[in-house]
Amino acid sequence: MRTIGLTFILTLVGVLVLHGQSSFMTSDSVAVFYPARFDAAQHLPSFAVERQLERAGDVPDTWSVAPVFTQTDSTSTVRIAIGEGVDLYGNGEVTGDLRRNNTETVLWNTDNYEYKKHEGKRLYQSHPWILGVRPDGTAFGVLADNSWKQEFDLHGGIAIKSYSAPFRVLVVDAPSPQRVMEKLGDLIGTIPMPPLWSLGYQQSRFSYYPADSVRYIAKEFRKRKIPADVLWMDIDYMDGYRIFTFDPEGFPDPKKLNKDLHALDFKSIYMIDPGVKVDSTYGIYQQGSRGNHWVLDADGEPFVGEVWPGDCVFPDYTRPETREWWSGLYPDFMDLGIDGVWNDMNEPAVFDRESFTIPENGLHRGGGALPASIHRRYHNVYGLLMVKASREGILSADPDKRPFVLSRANFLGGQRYAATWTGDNHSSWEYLKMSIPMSLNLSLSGQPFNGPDIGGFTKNSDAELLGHWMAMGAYFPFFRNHSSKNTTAQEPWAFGRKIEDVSRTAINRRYRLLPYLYTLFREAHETGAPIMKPTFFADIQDTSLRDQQETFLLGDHLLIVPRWAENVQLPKGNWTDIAFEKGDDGYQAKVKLRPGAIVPMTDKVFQSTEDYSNDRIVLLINPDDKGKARGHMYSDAGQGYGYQNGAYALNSFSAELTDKTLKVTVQLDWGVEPNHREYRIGYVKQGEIVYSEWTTGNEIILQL
Ligand code: NBV
Repeated sequence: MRTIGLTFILTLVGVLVLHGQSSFMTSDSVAVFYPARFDAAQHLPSFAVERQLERAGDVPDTWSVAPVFTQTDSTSTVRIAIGEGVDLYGNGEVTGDLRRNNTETVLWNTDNYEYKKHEGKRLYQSHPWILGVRPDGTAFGVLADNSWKQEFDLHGGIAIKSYSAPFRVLVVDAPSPQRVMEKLGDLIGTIPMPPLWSLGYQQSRFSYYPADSVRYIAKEFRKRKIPADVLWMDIDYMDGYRIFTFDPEGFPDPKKLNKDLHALDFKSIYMIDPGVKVDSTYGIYQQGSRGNHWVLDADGEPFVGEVWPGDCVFPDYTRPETREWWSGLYPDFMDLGIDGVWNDMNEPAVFDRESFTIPENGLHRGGGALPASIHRRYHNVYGLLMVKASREGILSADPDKRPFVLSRANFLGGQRYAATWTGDNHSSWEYLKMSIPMSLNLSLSGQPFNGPDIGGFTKNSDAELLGHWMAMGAYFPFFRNHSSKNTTAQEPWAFGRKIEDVSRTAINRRYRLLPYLYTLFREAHETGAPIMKPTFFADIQDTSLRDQQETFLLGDHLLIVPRWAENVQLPKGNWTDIAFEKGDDGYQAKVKLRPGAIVPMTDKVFQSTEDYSNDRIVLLINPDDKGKARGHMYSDAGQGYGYQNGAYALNSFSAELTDKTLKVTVQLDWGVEPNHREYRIGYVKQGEIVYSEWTTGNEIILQL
C-alpha cells in the first residue's frame, strides 16, 4: 500500500489536504485511491463499480495520474493534474463540444427542457467519469466512485467537488483510449444483449392518441415501404396519467392494439413514470401506501410533489422491498403484449418545487447493503435503481425474452439496465449538430446505446432539418424520431415526397447495415466498447482529429460524414465512399469504409427485423495498400438467450487483393456454422461497388 505521509496538512483556512490516503493496484492498469478517513458507509456499495476491488499490488512510483484529496466541513474535493496537451472527454450527457477541456458540469440529474436551465451544465444523467487522451495516444480514465451531488471542473486539470464525505477514485491507465474503455467496461459492466428489433427504426410522438392513430401510423409505414420496428406510447395512453392504467376512451383495449401492431410487424413500447398519483381509489397508490413504499420528506411523511397526474408520491427504490414490488407490477403489464418500457421523468422531476425535484433532505430508507440516507446521496441513482427494478420485472415476466428499457435519467453503470436518449432537445440545426458530441461523450462514458430525438422534440421541425437529421440519425445506436405536443408532425412523410424518399433511403441503409451494427452491439456487450466512436479513434496519434465532432465512427470500420458537415478533417488513408444507391439526393451522409476493412451488409432491405435475414451477406471490402482487409460478423437469433449456450456464430473474413482477383476467406471462429449462408464480395471503389457471384463455400472470389 502506498501511503503518502500520515499528517493532515492545514493549507488554506478550513481546508485540509488529506495526506493519509492509501492506494493500491487492483489490476495491471487500474489503481484505486482512498482518501484518509474514507468512510465506506457513506459511499459503498458502489452503484457504478460492479467488480470487487482487490489488491493486486502497489501503485508504482511511475504512476502519473494521482488524485489529491482535500476537504472542508461540507465538501470533499479531488484534484488531478493532467499533463500538457491532454484532451478530455466523457462526463456523460453533456452539451457543448466533444472535447471537455475547460468545461464545468454539475452531476445532479435534472429535467432540463431544451437544456436551457443552468446554462445546460446539468442534464438528466450523471457520469462521474473522465477519459483523458495524451498527445502520444496513450490514455487514462478517472472514475469518482461517488453518487452524491458533485461538480466537475475541467479548467487546467480535473477537479471534482462533492457535497459529501471524501470518496474514492479509480484511475485507469492504458496504451490507448480503446483499452481504457474496455477497462471501464470491466469495472462497471456492459450493456445486456438487446433484442434485434431495438436496433431498428422507431417512431414516437407525445402522444399518438387514440389507439387508432397508432394503427394508422403503423399502416402508413407499411404502405409507404418505410422500414420501421417500433411505435411508442407516450403518457396520454394512461388513465389520468396513472401509471399501469389505460385511458378507457383512447386506449380501451391495449391487448388488441398490441396484437394489431404485431400483425403489422411492429413492437410497442409504453411509458411508465415513477410518480404515483395520490388517489385513494387507485390500486397502485393503495398497494404502495400499504407497503410503505414512498420516499419520505424530512419529517418522515411520504413526500408529495406534483407531476403530470397532479399530486404524486415516489417509490423509494433504495428499499429492496420497494424494488421487488415495482418489478412485480410488470408481468401483468407486459402480458398485454407490450414489448418494451420507457421510464421517463425519473430524475425524478417534480413540478412544484423550485429545485424541480425531491428536496435534498428527503429521506430514503435503504435496506440490504444500502444504508438509509438523504436524497442528496441517492438523487443521482434514483433513475438507475428504478430501471434496474423495471428491467428485472420485465425479465421475470418472460425470462426467454431480452428486455428493452429506455430511461431518461441514469448514472454511470446504468447501461447495465437501460438504453437512453438525450431528453428534450429542440428542432433546430444547433441541436442537430450538438447531438453528435453529446452521443459521443455518453458513448465514452460507458453508455453505448443512446441517441437524440431525431427531428427534435420541442418546436417545429421542417423539411430540411428532418431530412438531414434522418440521414444522419440512421447511424446512431438508438434511432428514434420523437416530437412534442403542439408541434408539426414529424413522421418521415410529414413534409412531402422528397423528405419521405430521403428518410426511406436513410432507413434502408440502416437495415442493410444491421449485420454490422448487431456485431457492434455484441462487441459493446462483451467488452464495453462504444458503438458510436469519435473520429480520433481511427488514429489516436493524429492530434488534429481530437476535436472532430461533425463526423463520427460507427464501429471501427465506418466513418460517417453528414452532408451538412463543414469542418471535416479525415483520418489518413484511403477511406472510400460506399455507393449504397445510384444517384445522390443531397442528404444522405457519406459513409466511408476504412482501408483494410470488411463490413457485412444484407443484400436487400427489410421492412422490419421480423423479416430480417442474414442468409445472404454482401461483404463490403476496401483493401489497404498491401491489398489486405479483415472484418467479422456476429449473428444469433436476435432474441432470447440461446446465444449463452452456443447458439450463435462469430465469423471472420480476410481478403487479399492481387492483380487478377479479390479473394475472401470466411472462417467460423466461435459458435455454430450458420446454415445456408451465401456471401458475395462488394468491392468498394470510389463511386461504385463491384460485386462477385453469390457463393456458399468458404472462399469467395471476384475476378478483376
Ligand atoms: O411524456 C411526455 C414527455 C416525453 O415525450 C419526453 O420525451 C420526455 O423527455 N416527457 C418528457 C414529459 C414532459 C415533456 C414536456
